[in-house]
Amino acid sequence: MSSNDKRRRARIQGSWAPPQPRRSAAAGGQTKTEDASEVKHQSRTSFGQSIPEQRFQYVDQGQTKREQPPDIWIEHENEDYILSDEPSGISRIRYYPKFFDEQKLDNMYSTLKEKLPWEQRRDVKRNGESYLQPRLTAWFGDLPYSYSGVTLEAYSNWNPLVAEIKKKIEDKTKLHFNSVLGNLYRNEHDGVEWHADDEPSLGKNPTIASVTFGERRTFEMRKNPPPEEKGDYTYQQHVKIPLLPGSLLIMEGATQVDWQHRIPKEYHSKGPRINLTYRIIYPQ
Ligand SMILES: O=C(O)CCC(=O)C(=O)O
Repeated sequence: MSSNDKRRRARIQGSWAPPQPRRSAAAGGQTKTEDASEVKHQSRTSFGQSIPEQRFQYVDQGQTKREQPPDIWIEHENEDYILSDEPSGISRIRYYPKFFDEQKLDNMYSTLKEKLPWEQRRDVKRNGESYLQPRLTAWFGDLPYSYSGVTLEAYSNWNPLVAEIKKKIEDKTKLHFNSVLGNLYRNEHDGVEWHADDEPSLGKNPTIASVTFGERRTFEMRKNPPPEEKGDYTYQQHVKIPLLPGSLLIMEGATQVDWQHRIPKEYHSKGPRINLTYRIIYPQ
């Protein structure tokens, strides 16, 4: 085979490379990989956790074709999953799929749906235009909280079930939460856009504890690109967590600095889902 033919073949094999296998982060903090050749693309921290890195594929002499890293799926209990370790600190999540007693879930869901003061609020964008949020929200907080141009006034008349859930999360985390933002996604058309919970009132490196009732929806995370990427997320790592009813997800460390999250709208029919995100608000 001539050297030209060899180069041509390498180029074709590169561009026809098969889709990346789905990687899942198994219980116990290890990243399980279906293709052993990918292991070399992982780096390890002192915690023994895997941190995904951007991956490159050789195509032809001197040229590299940049690839989007395969999504990482977290589907099992994982007490200590390190998303990244950047100068801003370690970004960590903890996922407990069966945090609540399964027998109680239906009752908890119905109580939250009926008793919480759900409202469809408006996000106010920088240009001053306001848009109805594609979901309903409810709020309990000992202090006011502002996000996306919405201000939620202090409202300390905590619903008893919301307060009971708070206590259970506090026993687990040993933190004291003083507010909760509830989201009611009515169907597949509801969601929340990419964002970080990084309002100054949440302080540096906030811990956010999020519980789910009702329908399962996928919680997606994406790593913030470095400045030279100019806001382009194309080649950034994405992590997906199908949040089960009765689950608890905790985000902590630098997660709100180095990552964004969202609940995407879905193409398939979905029933309602209730999410409660417990936060600690500091006086401003
Ligand atoms: O519904 C969820 O799981 C996420 C909610 C969320 O991102 C938020 O309230 O900031």
